Amino acid sequence: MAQLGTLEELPLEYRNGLTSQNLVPLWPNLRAALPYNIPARRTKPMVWRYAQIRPELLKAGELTPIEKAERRVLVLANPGLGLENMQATPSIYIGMQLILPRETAPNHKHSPSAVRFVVEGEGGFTVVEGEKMPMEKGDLILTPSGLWHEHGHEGSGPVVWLDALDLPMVYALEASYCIDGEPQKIRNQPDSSQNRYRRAGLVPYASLRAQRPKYPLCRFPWKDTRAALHDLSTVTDSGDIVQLAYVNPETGGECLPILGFSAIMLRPGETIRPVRRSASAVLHVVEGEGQANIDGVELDWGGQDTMAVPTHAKVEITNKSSSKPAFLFQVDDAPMQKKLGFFEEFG
Ligand code: GTQ
Repeated sequence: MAQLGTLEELPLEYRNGLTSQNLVPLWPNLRAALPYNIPARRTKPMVWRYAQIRPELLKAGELTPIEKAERRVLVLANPGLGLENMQATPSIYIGMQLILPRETAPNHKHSPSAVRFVVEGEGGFTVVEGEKMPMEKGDLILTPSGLWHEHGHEGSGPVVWLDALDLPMVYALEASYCIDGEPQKIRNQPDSSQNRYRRAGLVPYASLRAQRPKYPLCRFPWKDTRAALHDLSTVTDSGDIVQLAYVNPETGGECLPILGFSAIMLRPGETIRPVRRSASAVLHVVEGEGQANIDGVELDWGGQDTMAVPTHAKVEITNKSSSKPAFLFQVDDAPMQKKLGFFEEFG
């Protein structure tokens, strides 16, 4: 491979002339833009420990009333990407949101899509387009692009959930914006999509018509996901990964356009080695403890901790309990990469 010319090799006068005309020579920058074999990655493999986040979040509850926050969130920002950019990975925004009893996080809608994954507490709820959905620990709630959503808390004690948004992508495209709204009128059948989509393989007959709802199901209760993982584990060979994808029950496809969601069960003592791939990911621990090795970085993890996995990373995850399963919730940007045509697995 030829040695590319550097900026310094060019006469200063020529360089200044280019700059003044908003022109840039490619060749001094070519290798940075198109490195050989593996992308340049600034994302650090890392863990945010819930034991450290929780007290800071509760302190935010004392320092900042909800009216002054709209959403009381501490963002899990990857230092490799610059804290101010609020990226856990290049495409994934992760926040930890606290809501206290009787507080409301007011109604709004925005161009980025969001999901909530409940970390602790009881009595929280989210209203999406008039459907009131309870939030129990481990539940996944979707608030897709452009849909009205607001949160509240009818129980006691703090409620915390993890927010995952495709904000970094939408923001980078200069397409991120928000609209505030009046409180929604709650329809008379709270959580009704749970009754419509009770079981995989069975959908309301009317959904066979050509016009399908874009987001038919916005709550995925953890008790069902956990039970389904357990059942899957009984028919999964050792060496294969016990993993379920959250999908749109009408299409069988990913439930949001940019980010994908899945749940992993690690059997007692199990080590998994997922195939290396071009997508970046975030792993949140629902239950259990163990170790991870992400691109050679050793991390210990326990309940409610959250880890960042860079693109193209080599990953190994171990459940350190010899008697209990462990459960992880995964967010990744594979749906976007697939749509854009550059998703790869290096199996
Ligand atoms: O709860 O609607 O973490 O709009 C960031 C932006 C949460 C939300 C976030 C949001 C929300």
